[in-house]
Amino acid sequence: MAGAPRPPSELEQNIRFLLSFDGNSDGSVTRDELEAALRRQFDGADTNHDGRFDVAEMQAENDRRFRAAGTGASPLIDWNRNNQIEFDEFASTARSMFAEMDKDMDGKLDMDELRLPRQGQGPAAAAGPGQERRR
Ligand SMILES: [Ca+2]
Ligand SMILES: [Ca+2]
Ligand SMILES: [Ca+2]
Repeated sequence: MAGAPRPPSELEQNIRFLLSFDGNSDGSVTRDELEAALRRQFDGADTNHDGRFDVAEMQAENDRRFRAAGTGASPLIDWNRNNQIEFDEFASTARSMFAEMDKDMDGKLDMDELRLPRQGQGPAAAAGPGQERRR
């Protein structure tokens, strides 16, 4: 062991993030799975169920993400700066990441498209970003 462990690359983080949407755990993520999972997450964090996040809900969700994923977390960003997050804003990061990774543009990220660039460097990542860690 020489020095600090290599921090996960951005690509690696993106892949882990996208795999957290794999609802049926078959190793591939369809556009439908992505939308369904995003919708569930959104509804779960929209505590007053008005279809958008206000600043408090946004902060609560970002805190939750940070606790779950640490520095690999992708916080919500209020793109249009109206102090609330609509579902489209909530979904935009994951959607654009999905589009970027879907090289053959068939609306599905299969195992080839979600493969980590360098495999076989010892035991990789026990816990993905989708899993809460228990202490
Ligand atoms: Ca799947
Ligand atoms: Ca709300
Ligand atoms: Ca594809």
